[in-house]
Amino acid sequence: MILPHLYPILDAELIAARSITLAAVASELRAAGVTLLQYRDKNGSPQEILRATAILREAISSSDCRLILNDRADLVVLANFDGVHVGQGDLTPEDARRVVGLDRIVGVSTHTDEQVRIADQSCADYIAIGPVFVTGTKLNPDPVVGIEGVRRARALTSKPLVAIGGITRANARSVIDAGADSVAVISALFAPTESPQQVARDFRARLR
Ligand code: TZP
Ligand code: MG
Repeated sequence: MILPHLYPILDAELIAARSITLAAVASELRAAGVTLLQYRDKNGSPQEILRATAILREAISSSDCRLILNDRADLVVLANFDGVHVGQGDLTPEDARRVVGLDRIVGVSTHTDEQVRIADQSCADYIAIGPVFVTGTKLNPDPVVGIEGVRRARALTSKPLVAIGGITRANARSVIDAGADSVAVISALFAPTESPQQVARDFRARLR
């Protein structure tokens, strides 16, 4: 698979705390040309998650943006999503693949060189490495890997590589230059005086 430079992640709690709806953010990102989007809800019930995924499916419909669900391989088919992203404490990529099938995307998070090596040997379609920088978004994040961690991950795998954690418009270029194919961003999508659409356009322009 070919990863776009920008991989926004819509975090349920972050959006609930803002005066913007999930549908509006998704529509804005779509208008900004985003082609890969993840939904992440660490606390929602299955029914809540499926309500949100239906909203996203509707907001993204008839665009070429692929939708990835965090953690919940069990809900991907019901949600009519395009793939799942699993972490080290979730299903393995192989088990996630058994659930979502060969035609869907499976991504896996890694936080150390050893995890990258193992992910490289797995059936995952892409590997995420991070946190690259300090992040306030993830509860109990692993130690930061830095730009050097991205460089090492790049050397350890030829799979598509996503960098995540503390990535902003100011540092995104350096992360891509270190060998990441894509930057995944959560909090940086929201800026005080700009819309998510403006932010996503700016990210994309800087990474071209
Ligand atoms: N995995 C590693 S860091 C992180 C996740 C889910 C959080 C990234 O959020 P932000 O706001 O882009 O730093
Ligand atoms: Mg997870």
